[in-house]
Amino acid sequence: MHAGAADRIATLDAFAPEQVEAFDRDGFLIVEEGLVSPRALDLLRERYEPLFQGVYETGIKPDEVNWIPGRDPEDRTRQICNGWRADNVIAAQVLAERTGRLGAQLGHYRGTRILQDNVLWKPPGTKAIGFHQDSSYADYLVPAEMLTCWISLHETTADAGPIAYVRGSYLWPKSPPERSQFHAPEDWLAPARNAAPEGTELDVVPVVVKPGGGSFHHGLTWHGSAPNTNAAVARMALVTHLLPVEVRFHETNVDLIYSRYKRQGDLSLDESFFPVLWDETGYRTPWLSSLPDID
Ligand SMILES: O=C(O)CCC(=O)C(=O)O
Repeated sequence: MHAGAADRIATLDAFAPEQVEAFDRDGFLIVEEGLVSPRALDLLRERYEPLFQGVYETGIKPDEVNWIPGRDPEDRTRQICNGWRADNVIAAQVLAERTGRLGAQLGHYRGTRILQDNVLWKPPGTKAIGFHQDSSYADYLVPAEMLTCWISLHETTADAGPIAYVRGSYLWPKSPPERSQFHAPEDWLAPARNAAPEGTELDVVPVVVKPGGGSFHHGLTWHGSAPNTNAAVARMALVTHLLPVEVRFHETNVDLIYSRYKRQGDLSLDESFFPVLWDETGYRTPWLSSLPDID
């Protein structure tokens, strides 16, 4: 481990009480740097090109590949969901104990497990991701909630289309899932504007951080990202959607993709597919210790 990285990561063992208060007030928390070591940043950036070319280290395809070179327009934000099944370096980061522990602190959870990762690549000229609430897509789970960690592998600027949040919007009701306006909508803020209580002025906050910085957000916080109009930054982000450790499958509601991991006659989440990242008892899914140490 690099000494400098170790120092910085140590500062993130836990959030300070005022950071937890800021999360409780705003529905998100921005962390300027230190969620990922410099060495890990280099290793992670190198994985994007092969992953999006369909070269899978483990031989297993991610659950969702939403952009394929040659098939999809160049101006779309490139997205893979559950890249961790395909790549062990991505797995080492999105399944990190630190992410689970910090997320549990903000969510006031006893422990956390992963629902899903997102590998996001947004070169110059790519379009927006429509504003949405993550928990809207979780009605196949009980409770239908999550908390998300978004990490930037680059220095972000507001014009490079980083994730952006509507401050305080986690207090608004949960809206139905929006699937048609998710990738490349012209008016990416429209869903949040439509959901806002009458007379609300949207306070939109872009996440401007150093490489390895990022943010955590509540599952009901409205968020998305503007187009990347910065000619110099092909920004990459890595997302872990975390669940409270005790979440179970819903008896009847199903998800087109993720309900395939539900065992017959058993509503519990299998740790082969939804491993526990951190638990206050000290438990962590044992197979995670076989992942490479990228710090
Ligand atoms: O990085 C982005 O453009 C959006 C990410 C996002 O929607 C999420 O992390 O839930």
